Amino acid sequence: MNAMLMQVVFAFVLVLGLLSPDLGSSTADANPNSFDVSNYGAVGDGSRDDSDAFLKAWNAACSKETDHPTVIVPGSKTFLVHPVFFKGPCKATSITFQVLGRIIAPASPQAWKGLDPSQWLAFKSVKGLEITGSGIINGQGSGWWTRHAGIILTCHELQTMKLCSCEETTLRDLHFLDSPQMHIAILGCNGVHVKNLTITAPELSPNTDGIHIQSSDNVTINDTVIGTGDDCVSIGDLTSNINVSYVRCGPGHGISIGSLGKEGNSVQVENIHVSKVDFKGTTNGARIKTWPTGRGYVKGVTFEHLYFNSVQNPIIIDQNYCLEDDVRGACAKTQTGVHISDVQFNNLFGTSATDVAITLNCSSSVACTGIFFKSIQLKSNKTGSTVTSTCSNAHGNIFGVVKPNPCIQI
Ligand SMILES: *[C@@H]1O[C@H](CO)[C@@H](O)[C@H](O)[C@H]1NC(C)=O
Ligand SMILES: *[C@@H]1O[C@H](CO)[C@@H](O)[C@H](O)[C@H]1NC(C)=O
Ligand SMILES: *[C@@H]1O[C@H](CO)[C@@H](O)[C@H](O)[C@H]1NC(C)=O
Ligand SMILES: *[C@@H]1O[C@H](CO)[C@@H](O)[C@H](O)[C@H]1NC(C)=O
Ligand SMILES: *[C@@H]1O[C@H](CO)[C@@H](O)[C@H](O)[C@H]1NC(C)=O
Ligand SMILES: CC(=O)N[C@H]1CO[C@H](CO)[C@@H](O)[C@@H]1O
Repeated sequence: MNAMLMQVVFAFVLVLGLLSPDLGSSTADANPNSFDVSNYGAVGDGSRDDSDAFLKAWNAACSKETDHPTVIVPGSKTFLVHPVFFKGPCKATSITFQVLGRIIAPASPQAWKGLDPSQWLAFKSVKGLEITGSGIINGQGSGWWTRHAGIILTCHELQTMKLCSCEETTLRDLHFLDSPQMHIAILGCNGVHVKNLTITAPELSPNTDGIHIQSSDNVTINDTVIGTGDDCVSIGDLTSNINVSYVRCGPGHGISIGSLGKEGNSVQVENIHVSKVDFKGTTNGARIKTWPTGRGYVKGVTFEHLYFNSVQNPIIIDQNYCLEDDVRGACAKTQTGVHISDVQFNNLFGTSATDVAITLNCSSSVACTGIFFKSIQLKSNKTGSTVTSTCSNAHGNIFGVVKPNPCIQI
């Protein structure tokens, strides 16, 4: 080849190279730090399985050493993704997973046959992960909501997005829809910041908790709307320094610490702060529930600036929580109990849908101590009805106007 021809060929290759991203071909991304799943074979027609492409894009981004690789799920397309496991650690100090389009799960539970039935989109051991975008993550869960769906999950709960062993993770802006079971699980993480999410599923979809936190430290949930068939937020064992604020909750089962201690384990839950939550039509508002078989503690809990609109149990501490075959049962008497102490209820207003607005059902073996009430005004949501409180083995104090007057032992 002479020099002239070489130049022409070179220029042609250069032009092709510049044009190819716009032509949507499968050559490398224009930006070396962005990893668009379309460039790894994802079709996005809503019916072909794009899981492999997602994994390839993730693996490429995760092994990139540059400062900030980003996996991109492009807009205006629907990607069918089977259960996938995005594993870390990654080489870069931070990595972004940006969802602009829709990701949908297989509609049939059968797709999990032979796979880990606890997860759909799982991230593990990733540091500095940001999952963001204006997209939608649709679990297409209705096939799971009948009692004996396809495969029976006994000890696992399927989680749409599972974050495990993560460090400094941000999850924001996305819309989670119709999870088969739990929408988001934060497990064994340190430093997770949830912001501006919308999480929705029908009121009658079973076990579709919004966000579940377990074995984690330093978690914040802010500016988020959650309406599902189970807890808006549930806080499990081995958790500390959890802040939940500016959340709209309903329909659903409220914000729950627990249930805890079922296996007779020594519970450790500490420093939980729930504020600025609006509950609408939920079965519970601020709730702590523990099994009599448990040991250990729940301490340093604040529920403040909450507003209730027709909530069935606005305030409830239940240390006698037992379930048999999913039905609330009477508990066998035990010498054990999870010690619940230093719990503050401040500035709570609104309406109760039942006559008992405050329930403090504490253990006769391990009483609740340091339960404080300040500025509470709860009314019935039925005109002409009044509300009351019921208490057993609950010790603490009352400051300012508290209605109904909790029957607490001072
Ligand atoms: C919240 O998320 C929506 C939808 O993704 C987005 O349009 C909006 O800008 C976000 N708001 C903030 C304050 O980031
Ligand atoms: C949680 O955050 C606090 C304050 O920023 C920090 O001191 C602590 O080490 C963090 N927890 C863990 C497990 O790193
Ligand atoms: C939670 O809020 C408290 C009080 O506003 C603050 O001191 C603490 O650092 C926050 N914790 C986290 C994990 O953000
Ligand atoms: C406390 O819970 C037990 C067990 O479910 C129940 O039998 C009892 O009626 C409850 N007491 C109050 C005061 O709600
Ligand atoms: C009271 O709350 C219940 C349960 O949420 C609801 O069905 C009922 O319509 C409410 N009543 C009023 C008057 O809002
Ligand atoms: C701690 C925190 O991030 N708080 C923010 C939560 O969201 C509200 C409303 O969007 C902000 O005003 C808070 O500053």
